[in-house]
Amino acid sequence: MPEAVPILLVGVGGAGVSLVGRLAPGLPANARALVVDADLSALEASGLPDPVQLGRGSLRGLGAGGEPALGADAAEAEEAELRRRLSGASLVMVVCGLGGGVGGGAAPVVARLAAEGGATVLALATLPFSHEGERRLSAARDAAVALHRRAHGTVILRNDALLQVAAADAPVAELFAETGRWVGAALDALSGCFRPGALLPLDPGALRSFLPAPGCRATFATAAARGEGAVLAATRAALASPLLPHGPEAERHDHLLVEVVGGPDLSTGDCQAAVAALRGDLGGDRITLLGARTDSPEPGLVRVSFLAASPPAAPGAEPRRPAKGRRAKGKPADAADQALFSFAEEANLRRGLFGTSAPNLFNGEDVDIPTYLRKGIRLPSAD
Ligand SMILES: Nc1nc2c(ncn2[C@@H]2O[C@H](COP(=O)(O)OP(=O)(O)OP(=O)(O)O)[C@@H](O)[C@H]2O)c(=O)[nH]1
Ligand SMILES: [Mg+2]
Repeated sequence: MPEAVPILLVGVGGAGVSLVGRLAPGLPANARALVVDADLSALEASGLPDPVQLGRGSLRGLGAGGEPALGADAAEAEEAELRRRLSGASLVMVVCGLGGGVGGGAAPVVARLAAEGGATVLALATLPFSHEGERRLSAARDAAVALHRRAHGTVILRNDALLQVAAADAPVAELFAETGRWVGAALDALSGCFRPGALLPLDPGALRSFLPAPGCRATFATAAARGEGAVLAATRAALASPLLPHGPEAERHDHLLVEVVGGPDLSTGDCQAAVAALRGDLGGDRITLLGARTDSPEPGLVRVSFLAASPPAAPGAEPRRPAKGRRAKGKPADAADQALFSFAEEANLRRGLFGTSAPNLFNGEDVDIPTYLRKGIRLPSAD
């Protein structure tokens, strides 16, 4: 039986602290939580013991006021403490909302320190809603680039995409709760693969080969189903998640990690069928990992989750092949080309670092956010 991979879930800045605070009471056995912020009231509200307070002197218990440079400086000033608190985990999951000062500025520093401490670092970060304004969006894009350079894998969730998941008139708190479920599912899936008791356990070393170097672009999705054919139904629902990139933005990934959680009747054939469907759509040509568990928390419920990742392309490499036109359930064809996740490309990273003009890192996304997303209109199902 493999050893459990120790996981550290780190919330950075207001959004990250609140998300991790809500998940902390139900953490898997091999995970622990840490919150990092300059805002003392946010740290206290999380209810988590031993938070790391940044900028005690410079920011005096307040946030970084939307200035990522202040957040980064405050994190660097606490480098020794952060290194100490980030040590010991094999996988560090950094959770933050980009667009503000601490999440945007400190999260890349946290990712760097965790990676330097020997952990594999997976960042889960949100981009602001369109209605939060161009300045915040632009700060968030720059922060996404900085995070992407430091974390082994980066998954970006655009908050606008949440409008496709929740009811049209859902309060913001409900949209944020959806983010919490998404982060919680990613934590469950990764901890489940590397925790004893799995039907198909994964070797802890697989994590490092899965995210071998900083700069891997990643996507994550999850879905559950019940009844006959539940494994395939959950697989298809996960592939149709509006939180995934669809259409031309749906690139194939070199690495694919699949977790299937079901009851005692979960069959290897079902798991293999799920993997085959996911491979056909997403890739996984270089590495495909399958973890399976039979301890579903709800009788009859099957959950399929996947993390797909692409290591940074070597200079001069062929452009990536797009996926086979994956489309979100309920989205019309003319909206299918809108990326719901986006990533900083290597070429854009270079431009951002050395160019003189502000980089446009999310090609086609910032200028082309469709009206239905901007206005939060839910599209009728195409089925
Ligand atoms: N999905 C989600 N996004 C959130 C949540 N709270 C805030 N955000 C987003 O995260 C962005 C950053 O907000 P915060 O995390 O509060 O900012 P911060 O990092 O604390 O930055 P400062 O307060 O300026 O130091 C916002 O622009 C929102 O888009 C949340 O609970 N869920
Ligand atoms: Mg704050």
